[in-house]
Amino acid sequence: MKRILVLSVAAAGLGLAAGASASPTSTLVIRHQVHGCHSWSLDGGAYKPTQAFRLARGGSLVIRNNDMMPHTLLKVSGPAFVVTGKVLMNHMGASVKLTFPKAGVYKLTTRAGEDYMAGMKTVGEDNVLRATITVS
Ligand SMILES: [Cu+2]
Repeated sequence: MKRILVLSVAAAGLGLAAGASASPTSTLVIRHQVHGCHSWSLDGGAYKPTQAFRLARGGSLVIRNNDMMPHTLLKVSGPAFVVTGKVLMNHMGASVKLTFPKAGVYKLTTRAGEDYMAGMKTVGEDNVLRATITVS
């Protein structure tokens, strides 16, 4: 009985994975941290200030700002993309969605604003968040 249960859970997991790849949306989450003030994580991966990854053409990227300060998304270079929502993410949980209809290399960064609350202590220079996204 136990074995059957495990197999059915594994099958359900595979189904989820297949569904996710059919609509390619990745998520970058910005968090607050003591060292460097903030960093971001792609789809639950390691938090680091610089991220480089691939997206399928036509795919989307959601950026969610859980930092304790606003971030404005800026394009450094790359073809045009579609922005759904506001590039100024100015409260915890604020997000913006980008959709990439064209192949190319997109470089993004953010400009951080002032802390929502006074007295936040961090160590070291504030990180600059950078992402290089190769769409093909
Ligand atoms: Cu920060």
